Amino acid sequence: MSEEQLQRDFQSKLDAEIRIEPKDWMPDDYRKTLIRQISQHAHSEIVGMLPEGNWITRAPSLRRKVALIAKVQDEAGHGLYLYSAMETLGEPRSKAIDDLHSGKAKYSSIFNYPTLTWADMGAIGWLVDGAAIQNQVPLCRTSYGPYARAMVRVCKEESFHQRQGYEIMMELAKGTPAQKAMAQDALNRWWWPSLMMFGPPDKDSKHTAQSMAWKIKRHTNDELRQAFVDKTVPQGEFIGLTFPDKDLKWNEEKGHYDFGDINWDEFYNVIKGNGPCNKERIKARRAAKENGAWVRDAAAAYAKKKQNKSTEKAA
Ligand code: FAQ
Repeated sequence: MSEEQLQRDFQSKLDAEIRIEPKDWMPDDYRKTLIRQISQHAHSEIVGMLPEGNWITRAPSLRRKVALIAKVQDEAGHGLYLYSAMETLGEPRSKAIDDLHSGKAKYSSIFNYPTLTWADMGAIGWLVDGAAIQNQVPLCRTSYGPYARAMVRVCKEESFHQRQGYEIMMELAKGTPAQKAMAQDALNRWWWPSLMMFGPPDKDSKHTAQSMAWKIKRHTNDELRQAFVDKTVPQGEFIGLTFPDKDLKWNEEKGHYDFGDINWDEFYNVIKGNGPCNKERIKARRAAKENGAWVRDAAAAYAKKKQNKSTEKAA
C-alpha cells in the first residue's frame, strides 16, 4: 500500500473516532509525540511518589497512613501501565528511564516542589490530583488505544486520591487555628505550581495544535487550566480558605473565574532543572535503580533457569 493510502486510512480512523492500535500504520511524528507525552507522563507518576512518600512515616493516624501508602502505590501502578503503553510504540522502557536519569526527559514541574508539612498531603491530593484528573479524563478519549485504556483505570484511582486530599484539607480547615493556618499555607504554596501543571499558555505551546489535530489532546492547556480554576475555587471557599491571587474573581459575563498572571519564568526555570527539588528527585530515582539492581538480576537469572529447564524438557 502506498504511503498516501496509509496516511488516508490513518486519517479516516481518526475522523471516525476509531482508535489507533500498536500494529496499525501511523506517521512517525505521531509515534514520536506519543512516546514523548506518555513517557513524560509515566516519569511524572514515578517521580510523583517522592514528595508524598516523604510523609508516610509521619502520617498523623493509622487511617491516614493506610490511605497515603495506598495512594503512593497507585502512582507506581500508573507509571507501570504508562511505561507499558509506551513500549507498544517500540520505545524500550530502559531507554526512557535512562533519559529521565540523564535529565534528557521531562516530568511534571509540580514534583520539584518540597512537601514541608502534613497539610501538603492534603494540598497535593486536592490540587495536584485534581489538576491531573482535569487533564486526564479527556485522555480516556485519546486516539491511541493503549494510552486511552490505561487512562480509564488511572482516572478512577485519581478520583479517590483527590477526595482523600480534599478531606485532609477540610479537616485541617475546621481544626485549631494552627491547623487552619497550615492548610492555608499549603494552599498558598501549591496553588500557582498546580496551575502550571497544564503547561505553557496556548500561544506558546509548541505541540498543542498538532496533538489536537491527531486527537491525542482533546483540549488546549488554557481550556483545561480554566476548567480546573472554575471547579476548584468554590471547593476552597467552601472550606473557608482563600486563594493567593488578588485578581481571582468570578466573571459573570464569561461564566468563568478571571485569575492573575502565572509566573512563566518560574515554570521554565523548573522544567530546565532548576526548581527547588529537581536534583534531589533525580538523585533518588538513580539510587532506586542502583539499589534495585539485585532484584532485576535475580529475576533475569530465574527466568533464564526456567527457560533452560523447559528447553531441556522439550529436547
Ligand atoms: N511540566 O507544547 P506543550 C500526575 C513541556 S501526572 C514539565 O504544551 P504538550 C499524577 C512539554 O513536555 C502529571 N514539562 O506540550 C500524580 C514540552 O516540552 P518538550 C503529568 C512540561 O505535551 C498526582 C514543552 O513544555 N501529567 O500529576 C509541563 O502538548 C499526584 C511545551 O509544552 C501528564 O503528563 C509541565 N507541567 O502539553 C502523581 C499528562 N507542561 O517535550 C503523583 C499528559 C509542558 O517539547 C502524585 N500530558 N511541559 O521538550 C499532557 O497532557 C501534556 O503533555 C501536557 C503538556 C499538558 C503536560
